[in-house]
Amino acid sequence: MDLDAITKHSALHAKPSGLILQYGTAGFRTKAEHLDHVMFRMGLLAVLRSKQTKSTIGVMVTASHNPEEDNGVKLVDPLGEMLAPSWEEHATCLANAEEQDVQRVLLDISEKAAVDLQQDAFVVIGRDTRPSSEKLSQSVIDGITVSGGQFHDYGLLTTPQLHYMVYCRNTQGQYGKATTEGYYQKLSKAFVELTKQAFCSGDECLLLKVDCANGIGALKLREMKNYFSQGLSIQLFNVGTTGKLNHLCGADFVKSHQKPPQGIEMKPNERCCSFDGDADRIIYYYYDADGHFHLIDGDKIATLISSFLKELLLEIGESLNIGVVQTAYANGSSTRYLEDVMKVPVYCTKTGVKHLHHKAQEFDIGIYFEANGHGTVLFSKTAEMKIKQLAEELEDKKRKAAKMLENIIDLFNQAAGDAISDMLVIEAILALKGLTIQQWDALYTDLPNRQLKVKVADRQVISTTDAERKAVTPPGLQEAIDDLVKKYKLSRAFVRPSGTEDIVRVYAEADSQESADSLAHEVSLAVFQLAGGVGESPQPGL
Ligand code: NG1
Ligand code: ZN
Repeated sequence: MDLDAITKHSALHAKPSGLILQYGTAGFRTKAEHLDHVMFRMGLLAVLRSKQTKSTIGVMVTASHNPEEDNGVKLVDPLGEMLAPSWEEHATCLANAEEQDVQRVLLDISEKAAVDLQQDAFVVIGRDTRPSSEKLSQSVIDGITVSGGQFHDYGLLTTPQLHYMVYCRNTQGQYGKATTEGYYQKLSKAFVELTKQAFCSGDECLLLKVDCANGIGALKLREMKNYFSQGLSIQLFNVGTTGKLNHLCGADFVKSHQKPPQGIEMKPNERCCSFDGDADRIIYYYYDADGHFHLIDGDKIATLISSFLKELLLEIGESLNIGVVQTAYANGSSTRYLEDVMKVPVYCTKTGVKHLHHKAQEFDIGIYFEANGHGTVLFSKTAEMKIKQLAEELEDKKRKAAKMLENIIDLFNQAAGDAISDMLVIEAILALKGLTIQQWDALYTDLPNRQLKVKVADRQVISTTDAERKAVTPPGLQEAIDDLVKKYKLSRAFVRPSGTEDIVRVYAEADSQESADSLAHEVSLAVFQLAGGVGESPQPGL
């Protein structure tokens, strides 16, 4: 590594003085104009990580569901997972180092992590459709090349596609071909085989309307459409030609406002879904005949998938262990349904897919979804081998069930939650079971809930425990929440500092929407008063 060259180039990507950023739940995220130095330095860091792991590392430039003006960057580890925690710390150190300290911090990291600087390094890069993303990814490339790394720039990709590329490259192509064609081929082949048996009673059986959040999902779904000669008919909306990314549309908007996105034509009982800006989240919804809007979130997606997987396992007579992983944001009704009716064990982790992903790896079949629609199903190597073997050995109906499981393994992105692959699995299950979206929705009724944001001077004054369901500090906050919760029926509330925005999130659920709204508001007031609220105090109905 030519440290002098690095210092010289680093000056061309100077850090705005005083700016401190944290590698959070999903990497660095802030206004795009503050990120140039972070991108360059993440290029440097990716090279070190690649040398240390002797593997290909991924760098994704995106701010997911956040506004178009924002951007962000995250590193993807060798098996497609999120960056290891100790390296998140290195990332934060390097991103915040003053110009004259960059060399020293690089050497420090190399020493602490025992990086062999003589090793080769290879990094793959992807980016979303934000206007700032192309230039920022060039800064990543600058960081890679000046530190002597090799790279492949995939250009525009969904976040899960980049995870897939990293996984393919580090498993010598066993998982699939590390190209977008390879990704489309793998998924469409599994989908077509899985749905071969599906009985369609009408033409509209597999008609799906997709709100692409004016993001990358539109481009990639359009490319992918060519791989389905028949079987699935998708109609794309908010494809980015006129509207702004994530503005009044996309999975996050639909989930948090509990209303349909703008720019989509919805007829009663039509199946619709929304992706987020980088296509790793998916949310379904519809209008019923009375004009009521119904949201089908990540919890209901996890429920549909686990019940189908349970049925197939029963059919093949194999007792592989299944576990569902959720966060505190999971609707109380979903947890109750999974545990009491479906009899599947449910686990709660901290927010952020890396926590869910990690927990899900403990099972033969680990189903994880955040309520916001980010998730996938992981199959252990043992489960995969057993299923493959049974698909050869078993006969008739049992063999069919094992084959279906094989296709489902191929459909789910094993490296990350993926809106495209989740959508294909869901569409396949609905077709195979002959379920309408209303029947799916009717599995259980969500408890009314509300999410709010509160601005405080320093959100880190709030610390939590019990998978973020209880506040430890500031003093008195948890007691205040407990007292408020007691005032309502079937109620629950918690607060936590966001890992991606400079705010505190408040969640409340109760027996009616009025109660959930009012509880969320009262908890927001408690946060404002006890955790150093800034600006105007929270108003009811916002
Ligand atoms: P924060 O900002 O930490 O709440 C949000 C989502 C996470 C996850 C990350 C990464 C909620 C409540 N939080 O995190 O689930 O998706 O963004 O994008 O939805
Ligand atoms: Zn996303």
